[in-house]
Amino acid sequence: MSFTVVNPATGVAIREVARADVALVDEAVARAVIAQRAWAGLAPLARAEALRAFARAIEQHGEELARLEVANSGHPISSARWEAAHVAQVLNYYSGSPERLIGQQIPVAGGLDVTFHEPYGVVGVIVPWNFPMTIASWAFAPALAAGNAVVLKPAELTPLTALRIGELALESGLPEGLFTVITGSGSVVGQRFVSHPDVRKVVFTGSTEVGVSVAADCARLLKPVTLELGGKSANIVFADADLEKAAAATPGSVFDNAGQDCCARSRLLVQRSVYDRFLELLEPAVAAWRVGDPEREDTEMGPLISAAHRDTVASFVDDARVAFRGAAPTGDGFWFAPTVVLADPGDRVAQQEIFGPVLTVMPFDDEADAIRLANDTAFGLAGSIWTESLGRGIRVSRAVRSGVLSVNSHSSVRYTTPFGGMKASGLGRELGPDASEHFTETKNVFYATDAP
Ligand code: TXE
Repeated sequence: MSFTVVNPATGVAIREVARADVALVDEAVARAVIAQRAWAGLAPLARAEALRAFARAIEQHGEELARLEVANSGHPISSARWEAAHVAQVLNYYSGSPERLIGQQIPVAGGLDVTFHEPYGVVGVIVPWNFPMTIASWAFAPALAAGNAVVLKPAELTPLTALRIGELALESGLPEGLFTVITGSGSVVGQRFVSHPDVRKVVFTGSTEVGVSVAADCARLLKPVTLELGGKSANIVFADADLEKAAAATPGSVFDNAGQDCCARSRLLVQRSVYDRFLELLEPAVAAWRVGDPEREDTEMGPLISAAHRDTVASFVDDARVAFRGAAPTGDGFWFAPTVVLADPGDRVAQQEIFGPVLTVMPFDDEADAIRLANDTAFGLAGSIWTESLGRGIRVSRAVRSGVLSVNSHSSVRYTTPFGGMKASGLGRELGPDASEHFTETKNVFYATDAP
């Protein structure tokens, strides 16, 4: 059994990929259990060096991985190169962890008390199609660094870079069975990660709906789970902001990766006194956003991932008030032009994650109104605040219920800083200095020192 991988920029089939069954997952987990014991028993420096060798292999094959992502996901080549480099950087960053997973020594009477960060064992990682390489690395790098084995399931639509990364892991010298990429459907392979007793932790990135059901199934087995789910993040522009700079940055905040980004600032909230002026500035910036052949160096946005997803995105725009649109190629491929719509807070376009290049604009009156509107969503992943007032930047960033905020920029992801959502956007955090610890359980040991 297999499934067909399609190039979203052309609609042409590019590869058949195996569809694993439960027996195949079970074999991989059995191998992972054995590999993990040996891996956790290695000297910390040996694990660190193995991860650095893995990072070097990714670096050496960066262009190949980037080209694969262009073909499989339609990401512009400049973005795909960044993504491949990011995977190597994440591995290098967490290669420091094996030697730094430092426990505590706690003062107690009658002995010595110390804590250890013990790896879970085998970690199951379920990856979506929007950022296939990077999202995978946010889990597999710290999980391996903490002494775990990893089984990883890429999304059905975008398995190619993950498969190659799995091969590079072996070629770079990681032990057989320690890191296995298994292609297949979510309901079979992903679900088996959840139900398999030897998979001791699950990391899931995807839709809120599936994430909730994965968490519920994990709960029955008392299996810890990290969830990175959807978003409907606000980009709040106050009247005192540098409006030219904010308008120029807005297309990238929502149309990057064709809006298929959980951090996309898909709701633009603009203070009423500068609302018309801001839209005047935004329109040429949207018109100038370059949508086209992802293989071109200057392309800023490629196609959507599939025909079905394009239909879903289009269904949001059909009954919306379109303010203006950018341009997109016609013909083969799953193209969708960047679109700016005007909305009221309760509208479907203002509440649901569209996951496409659609920006919903709403006015607000004052700071309190901006905070109320920003929080008027089930989600809480990211957001931006544009203001020249330091006090307002601090007040609003503390009041918005989101996990990742930026003031006067749209930054969300740096591997050195924590990433993750509040409310329906997720549970737990990835990246940052503590991520490896999230793949361990704390063990406390008391050594009695009483003389015999
Ligand atoms: O996600 P799914 P889909 C949102 C976005 C998008 C929508 C649907 O709005 O339009 O979700 O995308 C695996 N047990 N996001 O259908 O189904 C599946 O194989 C275990 C936002 O692709 O959640 C894939 O590997 N695993 C998000 C992964 O889960 C299961 C990124 C995600 O698939 C499973 C992606 C099951 N029962 C979509 N069912 C973001 N926030 O970045 C599926 N999977």
